[in-house]
Amino acid sequence: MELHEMNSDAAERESRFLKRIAEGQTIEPKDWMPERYRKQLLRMMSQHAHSEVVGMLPEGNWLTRAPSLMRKSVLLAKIQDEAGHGLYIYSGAETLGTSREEMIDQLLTGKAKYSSIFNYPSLNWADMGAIGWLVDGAAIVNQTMLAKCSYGPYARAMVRICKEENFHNKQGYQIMAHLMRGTKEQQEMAQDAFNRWWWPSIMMLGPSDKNSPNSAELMSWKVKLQSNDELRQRFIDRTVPQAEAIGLTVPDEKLKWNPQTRHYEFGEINWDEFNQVISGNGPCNRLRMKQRRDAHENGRWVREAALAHAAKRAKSEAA
Ligand code: BYC
Repeated sequence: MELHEMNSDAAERESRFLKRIAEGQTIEPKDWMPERYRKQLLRMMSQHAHSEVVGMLPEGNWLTRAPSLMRKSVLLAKIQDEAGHGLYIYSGAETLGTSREEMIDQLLTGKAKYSSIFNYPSLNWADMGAIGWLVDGAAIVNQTMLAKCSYGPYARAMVRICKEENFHNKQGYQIMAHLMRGTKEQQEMAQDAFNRWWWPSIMMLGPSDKNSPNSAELMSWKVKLQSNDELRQRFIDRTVPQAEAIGLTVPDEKLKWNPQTRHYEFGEINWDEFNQVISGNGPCNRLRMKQRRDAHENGRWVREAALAHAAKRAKSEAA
């Protein structure tokens, strides 16, 4: 084939791909896609899967100290859901041509990122409320958008995940509301957790649009349908009234409702802190990576046993 024919083939494939996206169709694993689209999705989806798995750690910290059997079983169910989310998203990401083992290796060797939010400590029981309400709340805002993204396997995984995150969000808010109806000490504990998790949850939605190098490309492919700042505003607008309804004070002196724009205005975000956290220097980055590596090592015998069992079964079925 002549070079000009190859070039025109490539251009035609690319324009078919872009047309499908423009028409709102999904791109499926066996469809042609530009290499850069594949790479960007793999980066996002693997980071997302890692976040679900690392995200089990701050809550796992309180499983043995939950205040009642009911609270403990709800928290346990939530943490198990997060493991499930990790598995769906790893499976979705594998359709882009990288194995789960490779992705996990990238996490454990520090090459892949996971969400900044999980590098903060969970210091008291109210943190379980704050995480469910705020962290899952921010995640829902982001993931409701991703449920309409152009890559089919990611979009479909998000539909189910969002349903489960809604339950997580409500159980977190319910813990906070319950504490706010309790003693003065319980109210202070809830306010303290809120103060510590508010700003990191706002940062979790990513850098401001002017410092978001990946956004333009992801938006042109409808992987992202809204920008980081648009989602952040949406999260703040829906969360502030929830805080006020149960008597919590938002830790932001500049927070103000603007009746013209019908949005809350808010104070300066500490982007230095965010940049420190995403470059490995947050309060718990080293601890989280150690916990993850230890968990991976401690689970090695389970993986080996499962593989040996599968091999034995395959052999007996073949006989
Ligand atoms: N943390 O150009 P930008 C959950 C990085 S878990 C760390 O805006 P993009 C839950 C970004 O990766 C749900 N890094 O990037 C689980 C990029 O660096 P690289 C987690 C961040 O991709 C358990 C650089 O900054 N959700 O709900 O356009 C218990 C520039 O950023 C962060 C997801 O993972 C961050 N927060 O947008 C409870 C959602 N933000 O990779 C709850 C999926 C940015 O070029 N991901 N960076 O080296 C996304 O939607 C997007 O990737 C982001 C960033 C909005 C996060």
